[in-house]
Amino acid sequence: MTAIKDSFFSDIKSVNSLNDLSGLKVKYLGKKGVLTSEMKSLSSLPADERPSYGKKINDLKTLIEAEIDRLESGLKNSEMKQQLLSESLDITLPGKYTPFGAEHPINRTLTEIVDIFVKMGFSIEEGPEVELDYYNFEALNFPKNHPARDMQDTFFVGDNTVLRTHTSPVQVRGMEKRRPPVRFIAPGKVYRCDADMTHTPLFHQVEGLMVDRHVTFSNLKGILVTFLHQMFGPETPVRFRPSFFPFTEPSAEVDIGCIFCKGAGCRVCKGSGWLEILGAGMVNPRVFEYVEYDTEEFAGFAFGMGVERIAMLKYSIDDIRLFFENDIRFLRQF
Ligand code: 2NL
Repeated sequence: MTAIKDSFFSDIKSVNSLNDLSGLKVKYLGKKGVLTSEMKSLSSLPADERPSYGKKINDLKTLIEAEIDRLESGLKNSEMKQQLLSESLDITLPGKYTPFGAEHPINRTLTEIVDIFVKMGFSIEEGPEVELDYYNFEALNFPKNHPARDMQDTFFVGDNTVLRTHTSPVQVRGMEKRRPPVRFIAPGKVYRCDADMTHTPLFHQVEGLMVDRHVTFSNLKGILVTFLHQMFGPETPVRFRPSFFPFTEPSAEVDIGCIFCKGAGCRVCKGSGWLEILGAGMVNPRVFEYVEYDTEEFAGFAFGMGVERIAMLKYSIDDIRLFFENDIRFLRQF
């Protein structure tokens, strides 16, 4: 019995962790442990020696249990301290600065344009940026030899596919999908092989279209003047000049009074007092024939504008490339 006690007290000297301790627990108190087999050996003793030997085993068991409990709480304490120490945070360190992001001025201008037309009852139509020649040119009445079809302006993807050069093909697809009355806008990215102060190979357009019985040029004028007054202020002068597009007849170029010199003439309006802002017109009946709308029954107007041009005027930016350089010092100003 003393030998067991001595060996236990010698064993506990090398206990350094809760894991070691649990091994010790098994060795002395476990089902096949030292004390358990001692208890089993009681039956081989003479009957009169059993009670006193049994008591000795029990006393040693109580002692060992108490010693293990004491060691256990000590080890738990120091292991907890160790863990807290290793996980400690210095809450006095300065935080990491994450600057707020902001909407890009082009997207903001696009949303502003779209919102004005949505309030006037136009819905939003989207379509592919890689487009068939048929939708980008053919169905819009571009003659086979029209200069816009040239390599110069158009990115060709394949024999019959191009990167759309305007969002008009979205309007054609929109008309194919339904019957008049239709009233929607087509905002999105367009591509032209061109690059200078006022042109980038990728830019954004918003086009609009309305087709119904009795749609007139006056309706077009009303919609566009309302739009321009919301976009540039209710006092902004608006004028329509005759123009030409293959997909509209008659066609017009729409100007606003120069917002910089108020019409007096300046560098931006090149002394004219006017800024060109939109193209528009009555949908050419040839376009209606492609989408099988009855040209006797229906008429429509359409218009298109460049988002970058409007953003450049609104924010007084003279080089379009600034929008695409992602220089944070430029973008931060909006
Ligand atoms: C401009 C001029 C314009 C249209 C776009 C259009 C679309 C269909 C039929 C007829 Cl499906 N017209 N779109 C009409 C007139 C002008 O855009 O200067 N855009 C930047």
